[in-house]
Amino acid sequence: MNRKISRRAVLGGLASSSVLLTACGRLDNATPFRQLLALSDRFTLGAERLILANRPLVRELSVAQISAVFPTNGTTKPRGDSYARHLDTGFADWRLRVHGLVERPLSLSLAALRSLPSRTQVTMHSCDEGWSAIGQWHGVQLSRVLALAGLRPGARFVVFHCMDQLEADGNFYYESVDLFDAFHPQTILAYGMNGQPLPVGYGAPLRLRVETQIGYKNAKYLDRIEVVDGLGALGKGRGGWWEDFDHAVWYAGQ
Ligand SMILES: Nc1nc2c(c(=O)[nH]1)N[C@H]1C(S)=C(S)[C@@H](COP(=O)(O)O)O[C@H]1N2
Ligand SMILES: [Mo]
Repeated sequence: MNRKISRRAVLGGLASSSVLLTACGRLDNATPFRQLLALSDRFTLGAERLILANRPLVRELSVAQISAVFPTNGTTKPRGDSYARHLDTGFADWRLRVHGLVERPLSLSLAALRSLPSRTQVTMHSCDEGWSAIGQWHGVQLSRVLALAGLRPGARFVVFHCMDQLEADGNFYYESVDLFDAFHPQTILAYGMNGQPLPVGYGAPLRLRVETQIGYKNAKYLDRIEVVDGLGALGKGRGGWWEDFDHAVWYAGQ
C-alpha cells in the first residue's frame, strides 16, 4: 500500500473518532466516557509519534501567504505591575530562566537569546476554538537552549511558565510538551513576528511556537522554562492551563 494513502487513512480515522468524542461537550472526570476519551488521546499520540518518527517538518508557507489579520486569543496583555514595568523598560531586565532537571540552570536576556543562531518560519496557527491564521516567526530553536542547559537523567517534559494570570480562574498560564516536541526543529522560542519584535498581543517578549501542536500549546509571555520528570505536581496535574481549566487534552497535536 502507498505510504501516503495509509497515513491519510489512519489520520482520517483518528480525526473522526476524536471529533465524535469531543463533540459531546463537558463531562466530569469519573465518567467512563471521559476515560475513553483519555484512552483515545493516548492512542492518537502513540499513532502520531509512530508516523512522525523520522521527524518531517510541518508545512512552511510563503511570505505572500501571511494573514493580513492574525487574531489574538487568551491574554492580550498580562495584568499587574511587573509586566507593566517590563513594558516601560523595553524588557531590559527580563530574563528567561531555565531550571529543573538541567545540568546548568540558565538566566537568558533577550539579547542573549537573539545572539544565538535563529530560525524564521511561516506557518499556520490553528486554535481549537475554530480559527487559523498564517504568521512568520523568528526565534531560537528550543533544542539549542535545552542543549545549553543540558538535560539531567529523568527529564521527560518541558514546562513553560507564563507571566499572565487568566481572568477565568486567576491562575498563571502554563503549558508543557514532551521531549519529542521540544526537540522538533520547528519548535522555537520566538522573539519576532512578521519581521518585527514580538508584539504585546502575541506574547512579548518571548513565546513558544510549537508547530506540531494546536493553539493553546503555544505559550505566550514566557517567564521560565522548567524541565521535569512528570506533570502531576503542576496545577491540577493535567499538563497545562487549558487542560486543567477546560479539560482540553494534553496531547493537542495537529
Ligand atoms: N500565556 C498565554 N499563552 C497563550 C494563551 C494565553 O491566554 N496566555 N492562549 C493560547 C491560545 S488558546 C492560543 S490560540 C494562542 C493564541 O496566540 P495569539 O494570541 O498570538 O494568536 O496562544 C496560546 N498561548
Ligand atoms: Mo486557542
